[in-house]
Amino acid sequence: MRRVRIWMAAGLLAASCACGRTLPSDGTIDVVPVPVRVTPVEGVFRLGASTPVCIESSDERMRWVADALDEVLQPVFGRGLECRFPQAGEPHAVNFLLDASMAPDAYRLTVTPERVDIRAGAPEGAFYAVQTLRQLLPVEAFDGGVRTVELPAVEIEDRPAMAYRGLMLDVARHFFTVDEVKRTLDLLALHKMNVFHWHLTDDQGWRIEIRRYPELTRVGSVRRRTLIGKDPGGEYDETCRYDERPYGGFYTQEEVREVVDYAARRFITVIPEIEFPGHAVAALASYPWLGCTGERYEVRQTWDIDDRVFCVGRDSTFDFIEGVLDEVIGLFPSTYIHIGGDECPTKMWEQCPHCRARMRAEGLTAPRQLQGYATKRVERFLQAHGRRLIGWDEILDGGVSPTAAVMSWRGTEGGIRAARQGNPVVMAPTTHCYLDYYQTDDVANEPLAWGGCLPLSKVYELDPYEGLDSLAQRCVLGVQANLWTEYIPDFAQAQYMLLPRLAAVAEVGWAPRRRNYDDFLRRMEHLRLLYGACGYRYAPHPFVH
Ligand code: TNX
Repeated sequence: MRRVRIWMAAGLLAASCACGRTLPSDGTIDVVPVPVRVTPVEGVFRLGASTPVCIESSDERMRWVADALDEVLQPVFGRGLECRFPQAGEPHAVNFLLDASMAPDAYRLTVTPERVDIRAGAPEGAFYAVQTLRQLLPVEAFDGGVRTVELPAVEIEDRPAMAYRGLMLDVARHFFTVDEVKRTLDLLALHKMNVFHWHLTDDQGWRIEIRRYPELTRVGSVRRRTLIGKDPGGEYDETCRYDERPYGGFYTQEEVREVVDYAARRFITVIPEIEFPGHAVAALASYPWLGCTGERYEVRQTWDIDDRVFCVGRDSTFDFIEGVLDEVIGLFPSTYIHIGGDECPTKMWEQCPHCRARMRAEGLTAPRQLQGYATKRVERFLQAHGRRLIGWDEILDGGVSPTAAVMSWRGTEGGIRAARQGNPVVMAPTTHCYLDYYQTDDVANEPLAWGGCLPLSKVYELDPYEGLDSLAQRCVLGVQANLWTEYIPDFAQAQYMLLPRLAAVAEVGWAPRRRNYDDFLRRMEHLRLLYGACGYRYAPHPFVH
């Protein structure tokens, strides 16, 4: 095997460095999520604009790690790293080395006055080391104009405890541009999170181009108007006000590929969600034959649960969803494909002759069992294409196969039930992970939110293993924060809702058994300064004493 040596010199040429500052380290080592072991050592390493970076590896993805370091140091030194290859090493350098005896996502970062060594099991571990390095820099470094910056000498051993550390972003209720999605992925990278669950379809908008079904985006991506203020929950009357402005947006397949690629370079898997069989109004508005009555609906303009769902009596509905998923599979390399499955009323099915015939033919005794039938049929399709199904915990109600993964949102009960029967589980309960809920009880002084009160401290309390014995605990893949966007109209507010609570979810996933809230809050003081330095908006509440 050919060993590739990638050599880079960091930053500016010596001449232009002369005007820069030297930033001292304040000696603090505050990393979020909390590393496994931190051993401070006497001294500092002076990282300069011309410090060489040596990556010795045959793995092409180390190029992505180099790019990540480049991105971190760009604002500090005013330009990225210069690549020189191949070239021999120097002592005063940042050295990357892959070590197959380590877990792929593990790293050891050793900073001494002489050198910085990063040893990792695979490129993702090295990427996490870069994110840690970013948090070791004094935050003023990101103001720029720096010639050298001191890193505190330290040895950090680290690896995540849970394999799945995710965020779901709902782009159906409100749309976020490709650039905003990329900024969200940057946030995940900063928190060493590795799954982006992209909620692409819902009653209020279909957001992904499907070539076989062009009406989904031509019709389904635009709603005529949007309810203003809080949804009264089905009681729509003349007191409800609407903005009377069309609202829409969707991602072309080319843009989807761009996002998937951007995520991959940050070691983030993108899991797409196509809602089935509920939350379907935008699809039914595009193709009325997908519903039980064949009526033409408008894309939904309010936020409550809707009775109008896919007809699961007709085979044409399954041809449709398989056609959609066929294109989705081609765009997303993720093992799991999310098919939604939440909040699907059976009212339409009960009155539909096709659905009733399906019940008879399948020997089903209750309309609810139709959802189990539909889920299993879609799962067979995914399996035939080498993928696995993941769905909201309602998929349990109809009985699921042992390979389907369950995303537990109505508390952790669904997750516990699923894990006990051996299904893979992601914990994302409303009680701890719903970042669309208020973050203080001072609701009058907050922008309108879904409801509830979920302060940072409560998010941090989530125990993803609660109620499970050691065997069942192994079924818990990890945790996920959910950002539903009914009341989150733009990216500034999305950041405000995410930060700093996303950090708590990240730490739960990284270190579920090694947590201390006071210590976390202390470390967050540094991370919140970093949020500011990176231009992110965050909620100040937890930091006001
Ligand atoms: C429930 S969580 C939903 C969403 C809403 C959310 C608001 C889930 C699977 N379904 O459709 O946006 O509550 O918090």
